[in-house]
Amino acid sequence: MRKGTVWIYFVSLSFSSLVEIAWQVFSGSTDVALLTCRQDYIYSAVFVFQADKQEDGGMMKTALITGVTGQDGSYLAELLLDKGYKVYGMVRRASTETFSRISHIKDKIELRQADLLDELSLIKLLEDVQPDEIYNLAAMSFVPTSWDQPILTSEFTGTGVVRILEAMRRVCPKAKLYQASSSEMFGKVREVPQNEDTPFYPRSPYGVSKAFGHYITVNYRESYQLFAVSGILFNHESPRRGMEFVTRKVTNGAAAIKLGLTDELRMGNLDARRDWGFAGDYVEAMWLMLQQDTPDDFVIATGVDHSVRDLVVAAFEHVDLDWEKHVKIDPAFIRPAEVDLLLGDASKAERVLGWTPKTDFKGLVQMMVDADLVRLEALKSGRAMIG
Ligand code: NAP
Ligand code: F7E
Repeated sequence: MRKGTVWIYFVSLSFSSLVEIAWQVFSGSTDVALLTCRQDYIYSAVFVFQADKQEDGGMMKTALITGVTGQDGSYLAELLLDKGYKVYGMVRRASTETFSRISHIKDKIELRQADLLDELSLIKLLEDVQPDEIYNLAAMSFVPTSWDQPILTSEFTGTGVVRILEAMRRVCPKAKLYQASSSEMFGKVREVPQNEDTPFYPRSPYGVSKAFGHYITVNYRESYQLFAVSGILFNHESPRRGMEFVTRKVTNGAAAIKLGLTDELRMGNLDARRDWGFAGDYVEAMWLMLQQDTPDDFVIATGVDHSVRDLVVAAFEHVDLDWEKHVKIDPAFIRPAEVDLLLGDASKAERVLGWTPKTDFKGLVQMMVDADLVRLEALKSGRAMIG
């Protein structure tokens, strides 16, 4: 109900109450009159309170998502809208818009231009939005590119985190900030499985930049008493995953071969092992981390690992194809330094946040293959679809 409507209701209710009370007093039943009066005003107060909550944003929280056009940003925006948040998304200026992942919710969120490389733009953004919660998801997130563009990666993925923390410290120190840290920080793992206390040994400029982002988040929390937390998320995937990441490359490849659009899929190291979960489940954990009374860091993972070969087998089996007839090893996809195994222990998240993943590996792969089949079938039959 809109606030204006509530006030009209309140005034008319008061008027009708007065008429009724006058009649009851006139007819001698004073107790009933007082009771009626009290009930009516309590109902009115409840309505006005609820309308205030919805209209003024008095109780409605405001969230800012950097990286809203990415895989995680799109799922998180959906989740926060469902929870009744006012959602702002930070986008960087481009000559062509890359909003395909948020096209279905674009009219429900407010997009604002700023860039992680430009401190002033971040300060102006926070002044404008005054967020209760900031989710810093923006980053250069593809590991192989970080060897080709190590300086840009450290600017986006590493130093960008200080810029947003510094802007928050100056403009809205009472806000809560989530930093998107990564299992890539564990790199050449020191123990299996990895938890919040496992030492870092990053193996790429991306992993090194994320380790910087993690430590600077912890440091700003401890130095300035900010509510800033680091979510150490293991690989999470979805039909909205970028095409260059291994899961999507494989599910898209299997679907394309099934539909006769291609015959071959060129891959790198099939022995690498990852703990793969569903992005839709993982954004729930991000939100939960900001609903706690005290800021803390959490590992988010499924606790189950699979090899890239297992991924290939699962995807090709789902479309009744023999993967060995189609998959070729191409040295171009072998990395200068590999992360052989990532396996997370998310027991702290389960204990403190009550978070557990809902989607298993097989369900995830099938969901992604099915989505790629639908999208490619539509493309094949000439109906353009973006995904
Ligand atoms: P993604 O799909 O690659 O999205 C990255 C987002 O960052 C995009 O919206 C991109 O905008 C934005 N961005 C990049 N550089 C920017 C800049 N200079 N200024 C403003 N925005 C910029 O990544 P994701 O999979 O959603 O991951 C979200 C975050 O979680 C990333 O920080 C990633 O490193 C981290 N993470 C991901 C995983 C995973 O498995 N997915 C695991 C651990 C941590 P454009 O659309 O303009 O390119
Ligand atoms: O590779 C191997 C590759 O690119 C996974 C990012 O979201 O998760 C992601 O980083 C594994 C690697 O993800 C191909 O060598 C084999 O061992 O899907 P990926 P990633 O590097 O684990 C972490 C947690 C993040 O934070 C990152 O932002 O698969 N692999 N053959 C291949 N990988 C790719 N991309 N392509 C291949 O052909």
